[in-house]
Amino acid sequence: HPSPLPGFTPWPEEFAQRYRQQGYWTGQTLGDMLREQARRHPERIALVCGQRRWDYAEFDRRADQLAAGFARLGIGARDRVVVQLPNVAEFFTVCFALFRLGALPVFALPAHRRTEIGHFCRFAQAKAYVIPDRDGGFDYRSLAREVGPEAPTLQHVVVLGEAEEFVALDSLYDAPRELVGPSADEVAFLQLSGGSTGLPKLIPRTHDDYLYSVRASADICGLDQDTVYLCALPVAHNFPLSSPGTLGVFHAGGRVVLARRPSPDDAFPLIEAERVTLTALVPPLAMAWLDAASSRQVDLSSLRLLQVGGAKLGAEAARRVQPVLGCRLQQVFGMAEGLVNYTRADDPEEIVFESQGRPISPADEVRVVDDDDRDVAPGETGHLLTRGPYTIRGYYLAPEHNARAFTSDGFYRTGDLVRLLPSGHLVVEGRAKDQINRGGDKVAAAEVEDHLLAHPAVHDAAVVAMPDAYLGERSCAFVIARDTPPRAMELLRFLRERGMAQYKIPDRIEFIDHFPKTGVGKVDKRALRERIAALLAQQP
Ligand code: J2J
Repeated sequence: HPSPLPGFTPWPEEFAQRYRQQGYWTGQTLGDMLREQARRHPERIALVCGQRRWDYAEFDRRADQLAAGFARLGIGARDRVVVQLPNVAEFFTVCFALFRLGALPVFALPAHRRTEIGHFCRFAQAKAYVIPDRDGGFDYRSLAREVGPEAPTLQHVVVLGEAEEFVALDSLYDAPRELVGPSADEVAFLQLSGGSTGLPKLIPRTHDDYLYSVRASADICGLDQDTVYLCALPVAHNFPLSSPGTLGVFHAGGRVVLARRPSPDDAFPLIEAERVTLTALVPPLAMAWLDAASSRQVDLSSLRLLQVGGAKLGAEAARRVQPVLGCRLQQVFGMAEGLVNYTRADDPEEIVFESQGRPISPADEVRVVDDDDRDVAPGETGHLLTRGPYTIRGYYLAPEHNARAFTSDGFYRTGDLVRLLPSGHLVVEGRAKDQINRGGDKVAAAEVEDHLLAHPAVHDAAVVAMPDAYLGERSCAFVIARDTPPRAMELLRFLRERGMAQYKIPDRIEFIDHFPKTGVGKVDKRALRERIAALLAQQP
């Protein structure tokens, strides 16, 4: 393909050249990376999923077989495929099959429902949608039946398990075919943005840029062939996928153990049985693990490093990790758009407890600015802007949003408020974007507000974060009713019936007569946050 994917913003040529010259972009594709590992050590175990153990040769062969099967369905270069799978081995064979075809997985989360999946299918003009039959008590085939008629480009629903009227994934293991793969500067997949606007944005990541972040992350975290990584967070999330995550482990020739659920009950037995050395958690899970580990008999002695990220980890919890779990802590502050920060093995303890790490790469450019994009004084808090060899230059097919989300010279506006330490480490102090970080699950306020506004009895709605001891933040919807306020239960049922992920449903609804306004007449969300925080402090 001589021209880039429509809707993808490539790096300017001078940057691309520099990133290649300096060895960040190597020209290897994700598909080639797995092939290389399979040639080097075909017999090593790559994946453990329940009773199944796949070595690198089997993993590689299954990816080739599925690539042939998808090709038979007519899926080829640049086609988009929404992939919504739980933590199962097939997530990886499906993804690598698509990578090798040059087709683009669109990573959905298991929690997504009709409105999100419908949006991804329509917006990305997906040709296929890959699901499990059932998981977590939910039937994904019924979701596919709802979404299908609303997604005109969708030709195939592929099901892991009982396919009913759809295509069984198991029927797609064809004899491998000779394929012309994509080139490494092409978009490999579309990752999800946490979002702060009405509809979730899609993030185009190339083989070159993503593999660089994966390789460098594996290096920083000291991965090697003896690494046994427990994937407890949802597989498709950027953190367990790439920081260094499962892809980092495959790159290093190590072993990935999949946990279906991240609870101590599911994860601890796997850590003991598989001698897990590394895992990644969001702060609420880390706290649940700390509590569980201190109250039960369990051998976690194989664990060497616990990564925590996705939301801010309190310094108190940070200090408990080593004494309770017997392993080192690493804080990770990353984003699906690119930039990832890690505390390092040789950082002083205080830096590991109190900061969210420093960037992966010497080529990461970081600026901390005021509301007018002027650099703040060193050490002051401001907006984090960044650009670099693995940070996108634009969301997929979103020119208007991109004009706001990026500076004219290509820096991504992260929406995070940070402070830079003299050592180069960042401390996350807050957030300017209109988002609720619900223990790592990102909720775009505007998205929930739009759903609330669709209710006939709702005149206006404003969703804000409220403090929560367990999740860090939960969501509170302030609602102005038209005349007689509907019952809160009725609004929540309305939202659920619209088919949105459960974690986006407001944790609390407060009826209000009018919104406090800022000087320029916008809804004063800070005042609303303070109001609900004060209320909670009174009646905990
Ligand atoms: C405070 N806020 C944090 C942290 C992310 C690695 C790790 C995490 C993500 C991720 C990721 C935070 N302290 N330690 O993609 O590769 C908030 C920030 C950030 C947003 C990005 C990775 N770690 N955050 O969480 O795309 O607000 O990626 O901008 O889901 O999470 O969210 P997401």
